Amino acid sequence: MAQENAAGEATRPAENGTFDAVVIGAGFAGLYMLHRLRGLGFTAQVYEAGSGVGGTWYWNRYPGARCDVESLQYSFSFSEELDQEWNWSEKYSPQPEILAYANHIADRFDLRGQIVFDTRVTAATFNEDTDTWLIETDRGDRVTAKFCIMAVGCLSAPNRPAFQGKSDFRGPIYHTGEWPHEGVDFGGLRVGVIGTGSSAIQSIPMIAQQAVQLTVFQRTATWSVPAWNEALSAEYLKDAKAHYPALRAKARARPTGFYFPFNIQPALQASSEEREQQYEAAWRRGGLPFLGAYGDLLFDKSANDTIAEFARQKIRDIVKNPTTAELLCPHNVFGCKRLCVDTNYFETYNLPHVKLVDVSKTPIERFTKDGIVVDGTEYMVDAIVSATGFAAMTGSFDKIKITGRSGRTLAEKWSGGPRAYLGLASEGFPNLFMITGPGSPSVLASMIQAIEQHVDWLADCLGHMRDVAANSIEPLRENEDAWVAHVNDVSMVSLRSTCSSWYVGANIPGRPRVFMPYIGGFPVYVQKCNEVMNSAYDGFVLKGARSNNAPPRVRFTERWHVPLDIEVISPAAVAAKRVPVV
Ligand code: N01
Repeated sequence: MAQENAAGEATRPAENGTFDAVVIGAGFAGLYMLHRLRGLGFTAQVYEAGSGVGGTWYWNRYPGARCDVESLQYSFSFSEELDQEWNWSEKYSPQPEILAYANHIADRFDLRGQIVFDTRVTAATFNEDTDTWLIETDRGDRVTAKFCIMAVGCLSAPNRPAFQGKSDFRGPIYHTGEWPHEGVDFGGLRVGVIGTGSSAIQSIPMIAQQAVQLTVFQRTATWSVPAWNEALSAEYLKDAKAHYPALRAKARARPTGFYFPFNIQPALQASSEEREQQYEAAWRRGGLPFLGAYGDLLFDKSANDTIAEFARQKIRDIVKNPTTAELLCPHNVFGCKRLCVDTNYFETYNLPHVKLVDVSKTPIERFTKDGIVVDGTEYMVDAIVSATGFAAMTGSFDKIKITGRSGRTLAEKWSGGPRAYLGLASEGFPNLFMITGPGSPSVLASMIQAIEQHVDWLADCLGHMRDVAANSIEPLRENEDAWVAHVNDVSMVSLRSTCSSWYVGANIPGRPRVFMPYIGGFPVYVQKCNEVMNSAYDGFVLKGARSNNAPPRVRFTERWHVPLDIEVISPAAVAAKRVPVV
């Protein structure tokens, strides 16, 4: 029967199909998962809340949005033909180009036919009698699948702080993570931007070009390094493509899953002059690789203090008004929160119509019909941009009522923080998988590499289950507990565990403080996944299998047998688990 949406428009009929797998989300993870499932002959359906593919890059259309991992590495590596045929135009791709790439993937691999758009999954419920999942959507679909695969993204659930008086404000309020597709013209307007994370530092210089007045409300000053973005010439691309497989291999062997020059020397072993030169050279390279200037910057606070002071001096050099410059200087650990990569962020504060308001000690009091009140002063604005981030890592799971064995929900199980074995699956939720879930490298590696490795591992796992006629797979509690403890232990070695970032859920009041991504390094993690697979899924229980001890036939995981690049990490650091990550 045809359904109606809220506007009373006729929509597609609800479905009651049965599939081998349902995938939730059509970002890069969902697209690649679908490609692998199809290749193995599984029936699959993808549900996507948006009207198109691309996930993060579909929703985050704010001005200036671009990736902070270089284009040549922020892309799929599974197809050499794809690598050769796609041409990136800039060192750091802008959002429209990454979205075009996602659309190219969907078309080139003929994926659209199995993606249902404009449909949000609302519930997934495990049936213990049939070992299947019932998946329900906001369009009335009720479909059944043996496997439910969460490709919901790590930074996809916008954080909208409950500012008082929000509904009083007369103008529009935009969130960077759900930007209007038609774009926004800020010409002639007074604009207020709340937040100074990655989304803000990218959009502020662009908004400043249009707005007649821009007021930035800063709660925590941000560390940011210039991108030095540039167009990629035809010669550069030709040369890079001639060596693409080697670049991919080097990238996989890095803790971050992407390649950049890295100096393993400890910062304090260098003289202050040497350090200055080294930081200057790294600043000239720019971007996230700035953190590769020395090997111990994220482990040793004294070493970190040296790079922090260098970066503060850069801010003071750029920003002409000394009071504004001091306000823009962070005093927390350098790179503790996700390092930002900008184009003209600090320079923007030299413009006469751009104002910085400190809300660190006196938070935003309320919105009024005409503006934002801080410490008794009303700042008049016509439009507000909320660059306030996301309920990271688990926010997208929270939006779906996921009910596993014995009627227990994932939200109940994760109320004290997420618990998942390898960030892939959670005890009590058989046949439910996560791509780049909490406890996997995910956001601390290049996302697309992390996605590919997970999908390949999952594809091999599902292929194996079919080979041995297993009904279900589920992690054992003790293995999951041990992994969660290991993720936590490793995080303690890094200075990253010390600040109130979204990595630990601390950007949103009331969330449990748990370091969510795996910080032990991408190759170390890959090795663990491979060991689990090669030992016939150690730590998982396979139910109903004809033979559950046989090592699986490796179809796709082979290419992830990567050694840790010891060139960038001293054996002593590995032994001490001091594996640096960006
Ligand atoms: O979000 P954020 P984001 N009152 O959480 C502030 C990826 N990404 O969307 O730090 C006032 O980093 C908050 O203040 P504080 C990337 O991984 C990548 O910018 O909590 N302010 C902070 O300044 C990134 O890390 C790219 O004190 C409030 C800001 O809002 C992640 O996404 C581009 C507030 C939120 O910063 C998230 O980035 C964009 C309040 N009540 C994003 N609540 C690239 O690839 C929050 N804030 C380049």
